[in-house]
Amino acid sequence: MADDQDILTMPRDQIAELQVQKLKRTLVHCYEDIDFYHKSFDEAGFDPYAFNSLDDLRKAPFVTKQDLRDGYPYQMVGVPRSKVREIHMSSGTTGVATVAAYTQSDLDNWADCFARSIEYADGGPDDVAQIAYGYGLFTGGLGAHYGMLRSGATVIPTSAGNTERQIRILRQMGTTILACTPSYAMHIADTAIGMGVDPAKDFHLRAGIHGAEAFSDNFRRELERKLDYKVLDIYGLTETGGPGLAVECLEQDGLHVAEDHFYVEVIDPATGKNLPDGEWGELVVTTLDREASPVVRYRTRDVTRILPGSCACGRTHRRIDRLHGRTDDMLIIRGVNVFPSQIENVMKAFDQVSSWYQIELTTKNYLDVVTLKAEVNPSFDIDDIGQIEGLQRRIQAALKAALSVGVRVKLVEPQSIPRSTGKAKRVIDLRKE
Ligand code: DLL
Repeated sequence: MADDQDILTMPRDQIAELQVQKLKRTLVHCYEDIDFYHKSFDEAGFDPYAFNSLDDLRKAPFVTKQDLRDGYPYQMVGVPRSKVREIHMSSGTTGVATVAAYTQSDLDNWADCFARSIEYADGGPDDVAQIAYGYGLFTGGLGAHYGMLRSGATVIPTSAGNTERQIRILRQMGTTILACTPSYAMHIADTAIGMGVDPAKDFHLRAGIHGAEAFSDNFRRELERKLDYKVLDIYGLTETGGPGLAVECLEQDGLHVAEDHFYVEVIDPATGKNLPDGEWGELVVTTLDREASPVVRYRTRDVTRILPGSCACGRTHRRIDRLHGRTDDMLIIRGVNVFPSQIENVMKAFDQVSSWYQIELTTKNYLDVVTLKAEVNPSFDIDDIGQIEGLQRRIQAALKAALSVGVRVKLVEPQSIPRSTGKAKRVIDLRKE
C-alpha cells in the first residue's frame, strides 16, 4: 500500500491541488453527461468550465435527496448502462429509493476507501474479518466485503442475523475484526453473555468496524469492555457511494475523510452558508472521481463539524467529528431542537440504565409528548417501585436541566426494547397514527 500511504500523508496544499484537478473533471462530466446538472448549473449561473479553485465550488447549487429520487431509476447515472457493474439503493423508507450505480473504477475506489478502515486498525492479511452487515442493496455488506478483500484479510461473509451462528463463528474461526452496526455488535455481545460465553475471553477480536448509525461514546466504551477490542467508527451513505467516506483511526479522535475521493463542506442548514471549521452544521459532499453516480454538493442532512488541527496519527486528511445524527432525526419538542444522541448523553450519567433506549412521540391535546423508554441494567430491581419512580424523576430532572425539555421517562425491563440486526430504531413517531 505504498501509494496509499503517500496519499494519506500528503501535504495539505497538494491535497487541495489534487482535489481541484479532480473536481474540474467531475464538474464537466456532470454538466455534459447528466441532464439534471446541466440544467441546475445553468439555472444557478455556475460555469463548470471556469472552475479553478475550491472556493469556486461554493457557487455551485446543492443537490438533495429529492433530486436523486426524482431521477429514479437511471436519470442521474452519468455513464452508458453497459459500463455500470453494480447497483445499490437506499432503503427508501418514504417510498422511492435513490440509486447508487458503480463502474469498475467506482468499485475499485470504494474498496480502497473501505480498506483504509483495516489499515487504520493496523490490520491486513493476518486478520479474519467477519462481515455481519447485511448483504444486498444496503451498501454495508458488500462495501465491507470489497474493502476487506482489498486489505488482504480473510473474509467470512456471515451477513446480518442468525446471532447464535455469528457467536459460534466468532469463537471457532478466530475472527479478529467484526464489521456490523454498533447496535448489532452490542446485541451479539449480550446474546453471547446470555449463553454463558465470555466474549472478552472466548472471542479473539481486535477491532470492530462499526457504522451506519450514530452511537455515543458511552456505547462505544461498553462495547469495548464487553468484547475486549477497539471500536472504529466508519461513515458513509448510499448517495455518495456507501461506507468509507470517512473512517476513524486508532486515535479515535474524529473520522478522516477520504479526501482524495471526496470534498466535504459544512453548512448552516437554514441559510446554506458555509461554516468555519469547528462549527456544527450539515455535511455537504462532492464526489471527486465517481463515474456512474457523481454528486455535486450533496446535502447529506447529517450533522457534524470539521475538526480543526491535525491528528496525532500523522495522516493529513481532514477529520469530521462523530455524527450527532441527521437533521431529519432532530426532534422539535415544544420549540426546542433535540437530537436523540443528546438524550442518550444525559442518560449515561445514570449507571442503573443500559444503552438501550427508544424515544416515543405521541400527541395529547394537540401537544407533542415525548417519552423516553430506557432499559434498566439487569442488576437493578425493576420491581422496586419506589426506587424506579425515584430514578425516573432524577433522569427527567437531568434532561430538563441539560436540554430544557420536558421528557417523560419510563424505565423498562432489560431486553424489552426490540433488537435489530442492522440499524437500531431509536425514535418511534406515533403522532400521525
Ligand atoms: O449506512 C452506509 C454505511 C454502511 C455506513 C456501513 C457505515 C457502515 P445508508 O443506509 O444510505 O448508508 O444510510 C446513510 O446512515 O446519512 C447517516 O445518517 C447514517 N450513518 C452512516 N454511518 C454513520 C456513522 C449507510 N458512522 C445514513 N455515524 C447517513 C452516524 C451514520 N450515522
